[in-house]
Amino acid sequence: TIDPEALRRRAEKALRTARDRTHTLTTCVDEPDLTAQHSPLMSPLVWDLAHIGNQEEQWLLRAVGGRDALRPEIDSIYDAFEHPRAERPTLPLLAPAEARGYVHEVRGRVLDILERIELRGAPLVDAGFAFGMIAQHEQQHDETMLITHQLRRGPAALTAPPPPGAGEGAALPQEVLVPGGPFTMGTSAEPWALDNERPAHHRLVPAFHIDTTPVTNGAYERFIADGGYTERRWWTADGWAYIQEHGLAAPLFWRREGGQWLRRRFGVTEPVPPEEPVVHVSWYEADAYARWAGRRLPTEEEWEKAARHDPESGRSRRYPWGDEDPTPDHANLGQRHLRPAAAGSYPRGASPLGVRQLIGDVWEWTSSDFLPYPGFRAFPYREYSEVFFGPSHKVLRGGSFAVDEVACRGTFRNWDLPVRRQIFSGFRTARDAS
Ligand code: AVJ
Ligand code: FE
Repeated sequence: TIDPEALRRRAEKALRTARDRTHTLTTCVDEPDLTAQHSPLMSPLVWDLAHIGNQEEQWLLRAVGGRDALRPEIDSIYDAFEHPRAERPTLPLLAPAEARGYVHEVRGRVLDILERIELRGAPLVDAGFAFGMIAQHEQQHDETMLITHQLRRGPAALTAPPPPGAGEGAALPQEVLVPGGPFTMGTSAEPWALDNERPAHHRLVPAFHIDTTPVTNGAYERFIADGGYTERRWWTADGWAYIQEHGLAAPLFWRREGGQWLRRRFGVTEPVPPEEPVVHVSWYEADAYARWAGRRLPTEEEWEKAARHDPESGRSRRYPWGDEDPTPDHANLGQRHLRPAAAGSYPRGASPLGVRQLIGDVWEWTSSDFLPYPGFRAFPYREYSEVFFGPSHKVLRGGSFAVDEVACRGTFRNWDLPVRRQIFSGFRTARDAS
């Protein structure tokens, strides 16, 4: 058990870190850019901003703090289930200045509640869960807003230093053998783990090989050059129909010019760097690449075993490197660098078996559908995970350069439709060991 004062400071810091990021993402462009819809796939940035405040109001002010509603009349405008993204620009949204005032006012009251409340007892407040949940929610929308920035046309609004190091990708073995046997998947211990990560349970996973690093742009270019997008046999029926219908022939944001691949990233066009993990590919493309390579995507349980299982102790750990929270030496997280690091970076983030970059850089598609673990209980609301369970969503693991550490761990599960590729999605491949 953690002392209550330390817990309070941790919750406050997580909320503050999220707000700093939100601030950057919503002040680096001017007002018309905040209210515009940059893609029908995304909300106007100013919707995300007030939605962040509204979720915080509903959970921390009302549910945890027992306070009266501050702005009950706007709940419906910022309910993601009532209004699909394409429709949000037509809603009577709070203007940027109003939205800023609103989130600021909510936060002030929330910090007051945090100082007064006992962080144990009911599951919603125990170990500061609701505060952690809301910090994660804000960070998830910060990633969503970064996706909107990536889709936005025009000159760069955001800049960041490149990730450290050239990467040892070429010098590392291509794949790692993960021995067969039981392992503990999911968690019942991590205090801020969300409902879909729970509970911890045993799984028997046969031996498999998994790529040491995520698949790089260079490798992906070989797939393209070898006719990857024109040969029907690499694709599932749905995937083939999808790339035909939309005329897809490369990852999103790539363009062929003068015999080379260029890509646009946050307003800057540059040659595609061959050593970087490929990003902005759909599940269909990841799956087709793996088949072309004579391999397959890892299952979700294989991914988690590679990331968490310590063969020496037999225990599942929080991260590939152990139980300590991530530092900038372990992983590329938190929008510190606005791009993935070269394959083979972050030696200190390696798993005991030597698998690299499982955490950070790019979300990794797995072959698995998003399903509940045995013993799953929706908490605290069905609309976070439960309503998405089923065969239409595929699981992504490990987090991207755009995710903050509060919303990224060995057990964390993300999910999306197999067509999605505006997200910061890449992949690695695997094969059976027999
Ligand atoms: C877990 C990333 C799929 O953005 O749709 C944000 C997170 N849920 N607000 C999403 C979420 C409610 C969710 N993902
Ligand atoms: Fe949300």
